[in-house]
Amino acid sequence: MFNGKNTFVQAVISCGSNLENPPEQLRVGQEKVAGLDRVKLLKTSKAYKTKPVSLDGQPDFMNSVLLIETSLKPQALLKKLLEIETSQGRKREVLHGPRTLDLDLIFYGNEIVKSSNLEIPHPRAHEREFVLRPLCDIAPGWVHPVFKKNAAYLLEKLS
Ligand code: PH2
Ligand code: MG
Ligand code: MG
Repeated sequence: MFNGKNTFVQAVISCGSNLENPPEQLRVGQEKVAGLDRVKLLKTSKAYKTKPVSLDGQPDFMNSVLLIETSLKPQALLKKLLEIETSQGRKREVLHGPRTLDLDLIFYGNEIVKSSNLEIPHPRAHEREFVLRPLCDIAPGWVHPVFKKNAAYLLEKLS
């Protein structure tokens, strides 16, 4: 459950929605993350309207990023995020398809995690403007633990 040391680790969560009032989905999602035990919400980015990536023919998205501090371990935090998605009516039908709320754990301190249900850093975070731009609002100096480059550098390299 919690990381046993009662130490807090900073983590980055990407929020995305393109169904059922996306701005409201992001607002409620953020509120629910902030309300979790052992989680402190530190910063919230602006919400950006973005074109769908990886799968066309679906509504535009709203995307934002949260910076939190948590004493939950990555798997425990992931479980809480999936519960929030489900509570917002998330259905898993089409890969990369439309969704009410997606809460992706992008970074967890500088830890690298590779398991069947969770990969940290998120394997596509460094190539997604809809993650990097909002991240640069709140933590431009966040260093990607694999590429050893910060968010501002990774965003600039995209364009
Ligand atoms: N999420 C995806 C696939 N494509 N495109 C945008 N613009 N925003 C997203 O959050 C998003 C996406 C899979 O999680
Ligand atoms: Mg996602
Ligand atoms: Mg997801």
